[in-house]
Amino acid sequence: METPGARARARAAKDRMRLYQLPYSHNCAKVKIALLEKGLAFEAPPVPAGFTRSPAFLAMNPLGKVPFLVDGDVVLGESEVIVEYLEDRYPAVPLLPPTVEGRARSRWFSRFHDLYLGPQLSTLFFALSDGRAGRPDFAPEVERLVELVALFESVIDPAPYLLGAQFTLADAPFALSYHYVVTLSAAHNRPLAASDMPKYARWFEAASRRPSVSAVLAAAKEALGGA
Ligand SMILES: N[C@@H](CCC(=O)N[C@@H](CS)C(=O)NCC(=O)O)C(=O)O
Repeated sequence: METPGARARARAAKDRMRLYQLPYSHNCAKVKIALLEKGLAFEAPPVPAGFTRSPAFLAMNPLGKVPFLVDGDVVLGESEVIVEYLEDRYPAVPLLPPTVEGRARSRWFSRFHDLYLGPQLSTLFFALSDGRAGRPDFAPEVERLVELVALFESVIDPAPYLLGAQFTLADAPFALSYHYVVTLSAAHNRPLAASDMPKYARWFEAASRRPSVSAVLAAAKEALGGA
C-alpha cells in the first residue's frame, strides 16, 4: 500500500523542475549555475543527438533550442528568460544585486555575453567541424573573438566577482565561456592565455572555486571528452 510519505515523494519527484540541456553549451551552463546557486532541485533529462529537432521536443519548444525549463505549468526557453524567471520565482537566494543600478549592470554583462561573446565562441566552435577553420576568410572571426575578450577585459575589475562580493547573474555565463576562450583561441592558432586577459583569468580563478561553477565545468569538460 502506498504511504502518504511515498505519495509525497512521488509528487515531489514529478513536480521537480526539468532542465533540458547540453552539458557543453554555455547557454545551458548559465542556467545550471543559477539553479545550483539557488539550491533548487532539478532533473536534467538526457538530450540525445537530434532530440532538439524531434517532434516531441518541438511540441514543447518550437524554437528547438536548449536550455529549456519545465517548472510545473511554466515552460520556458531562452537562457536569460529562464534565469530571470528563477530570480523572480525563487528569490530566497538572490542572484541580482539589490540596487536598480546593480541590476542594470548585471543585465549589461548578460547581454554582452549572450549577444556578442557567446555567439562568437559558437562560431569558432562550429568552424572546427564545418571546414571553415584555417581558411583565410575565417581569420576575421578569430580576430573578432580576440577583440571581444579585450573589450571585456577593459570593462571589468573583478572583486572577486564582476559586480563585487556578490556572485550574480552577471557572472554565470562567463565561466564555461572562459574555458572556450582558451581552448577555441588555441584551436584556431591564436591562443589567448591567462596573461592576455589577467582580469578575466583572476575572475575565473575565483568563480571556479564555487561548487556550482566547478560542477558545471566538470560536466562540460567530460562531455567534450576532456578537452
Ligand atoms: N539565445 C538562446 C540560444 C540557445 C541555443 O543556441 N542553444 C543551442 C545550444 S548552445 C542549441 O539548442 N543547439 C541545438 C540545436 O540548435 O539543435 C539562449 O540563450 O538560450
